[in-house]
Amino acid sequence: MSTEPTGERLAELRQAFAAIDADGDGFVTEAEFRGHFPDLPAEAIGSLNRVGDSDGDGRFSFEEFVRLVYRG
Ligand SMILES: [Ca+2]
Ligand SMILES: [Ca+2]
Repeated sequence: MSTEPTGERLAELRQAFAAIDADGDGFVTEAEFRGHFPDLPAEAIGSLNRVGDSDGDGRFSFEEFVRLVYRG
């Protein structure tokens, strides 16, 4: 698949994800997202959630995060 990130890029994304995941449980919640990007408007975060949370559990897994960043 042409949209698959390279290994190097994936490592960067994993670092970014870990930085946002404040409690380190492997999922990024809306609150953690807002804590990491305090300047981002709530509606922008809400729309990220709608687009990126593909299984609808209200939080981002790393897989969903990668898919969000790399959505075609
Ligand atoms: Ca978390
Ligand atoms: Ca999810």
